[in-house]
Amino acid sequence: MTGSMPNEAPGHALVALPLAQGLPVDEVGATYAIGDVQGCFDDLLRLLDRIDFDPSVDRLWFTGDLVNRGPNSLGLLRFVRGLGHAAVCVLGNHDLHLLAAASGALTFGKKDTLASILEAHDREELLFWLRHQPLLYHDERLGFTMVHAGLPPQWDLATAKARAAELESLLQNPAYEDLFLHLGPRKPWRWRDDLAGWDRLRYIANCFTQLRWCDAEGRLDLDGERRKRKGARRSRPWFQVPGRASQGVPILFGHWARLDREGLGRTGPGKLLVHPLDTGCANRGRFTALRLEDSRYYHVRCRNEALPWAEG
Ligand SMILES: [Mn+2]
Repeated sequence: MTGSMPNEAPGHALVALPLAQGLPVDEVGATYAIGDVQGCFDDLLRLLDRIDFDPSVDRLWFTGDLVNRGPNSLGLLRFVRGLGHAAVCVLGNHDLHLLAAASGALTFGKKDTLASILEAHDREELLFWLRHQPLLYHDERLGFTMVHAGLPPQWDLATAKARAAELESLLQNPAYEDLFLHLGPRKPWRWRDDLAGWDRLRYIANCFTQLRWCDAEGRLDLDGERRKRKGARRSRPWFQVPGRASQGVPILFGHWARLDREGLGRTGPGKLLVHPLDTGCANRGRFTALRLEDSRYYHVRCRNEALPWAEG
């Protein structure tokens, strides 16, 4: 069944709807932000059919994690790359995982469904394209910013752009593979302006591609455990931290397919202007597109054969 429910937030009644942009969508095409696809290429094609996507005039924004868990990451990568300027994608943790595996820094686990990419005749072109995608994308005309995971509370938009550019410049450098020896869910947990070297880049990568929870002082809580431990600092979803410097910036993000169940709690975010788009495509959930010009949501029910443990 294809369930289409326009003008409905993806199950997060507490999240403010985006600003009504009121921009035209017919003559100049439209821009659709799409949540984590994770190799579910067939579901993406059905969603594109649902929105009547026209690559000659419309644009697609992807929240990252194009690959892994789903059944056809290779076909999906070829398709999105082939869209050229009609597609924008930010990098997610699974995308970095693929690049790390390709560099030899790690081996695949049993949940990974990425081997076909590394065996493909066009693997070098695909991986080159992937590592030239940004960690943050901002569009002045539409007024939206997109990241895969989140932003720590001490970064405003200008700071976040600068931090993303630091990591992007390394990923696009011929010596980029060294990076993958230094990434992972490890210290430093807290941002300082004088962080340097791999520690600085690891913190930046963890924010853009892994962050869900952090505390009021900006300590990353990548496993979301501190909120459960007695006496520990209370972590919150990154977008609910009081005083967050990026407040007021409309932010699109993915990475948190279980946000409905565990992210929002009882603290209503009010007009936070954050728009979670990972509605669990790789977890037999729904697949969501948000048309940015007029804030209209589109959904299809996922049918993919993704593995049952897929998440985030
Ligand atoms: Mn993710």
